[in-house]
Amino acid sequence: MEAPGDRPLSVEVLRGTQSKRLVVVLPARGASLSGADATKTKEELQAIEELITTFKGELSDLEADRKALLGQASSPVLGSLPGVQATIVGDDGQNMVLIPGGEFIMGGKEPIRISLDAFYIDQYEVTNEMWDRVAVSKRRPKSLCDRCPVIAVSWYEAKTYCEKVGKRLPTEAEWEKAARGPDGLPYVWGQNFRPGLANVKSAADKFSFTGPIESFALDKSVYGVYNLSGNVSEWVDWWYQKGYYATMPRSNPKGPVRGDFKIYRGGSWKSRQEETRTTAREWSFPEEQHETVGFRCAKDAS
Ligand SMILES: [Ca+2]
Repeated sequence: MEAPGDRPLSVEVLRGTQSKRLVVVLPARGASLSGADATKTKEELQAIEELITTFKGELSDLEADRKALLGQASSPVLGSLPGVQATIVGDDGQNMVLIPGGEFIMGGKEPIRISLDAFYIDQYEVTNEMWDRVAVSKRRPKSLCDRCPVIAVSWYEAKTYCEKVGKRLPTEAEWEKAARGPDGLPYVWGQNFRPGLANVKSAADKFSFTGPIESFALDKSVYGVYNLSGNVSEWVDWWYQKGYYATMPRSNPKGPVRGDFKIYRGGSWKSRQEETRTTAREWSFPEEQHETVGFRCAKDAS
């Protein structure tokens, strides 16, 4: 029974169509509880505390996703530097997105702040259709769809393609900034992996090989760059060198001057969840061609 001066405390949690309601009646201020009453109130308060802890975790995930979505909604604003267009059309007909200059967080285990000048990056991976038009070399394998990303091209062929259309390969730092945004997101869309948003090794995305570039509306970074999580991994202009991150320049790094392996970034249709993180890195000899690796190009903004 509620006595005069008692203070009811009610917590109601709604999730989907389910709701959970807990009511605790606190004693009037200054009043003391004893025996069974005290135990009951303590247990009820503990139950509320547990509920709050559970949902705090979920709220923090939701908050991160909300931030990412806000970023996506405002990407044209991010791109509106005075006198610089947010998007341009490249010489191969592909839209390029402006990534504004400034700092971002690079690296997984020991993240560092790196500053980059503004640059443009292709909105999508280079497709078979674009590859055929620019005619660097024959498409391999030929059977894949026109709007699917080109695969099995060496790092040298990718570099030649970009140069033929007046662009260049992105540096690893540029690629990572385009994927993570200014807040260092671990996945392009937020804090956690979500099946079905990108073309990776999962039944949820409905593709068992490469897919047309426009098929993954949610594999989109805060800047509006698509397929950085999946579809194909992408060559970048950066040699692999162990420990290089710890000593690299903090402003516009270009990567080690020499090495044996070139880096490629982002997951592919064959990647497991961990490999689709915005910080995951792979490398191979630059002359090698992989059925999981394609590329996109970049361009200076000034
Ligand atoms: Ca990709």
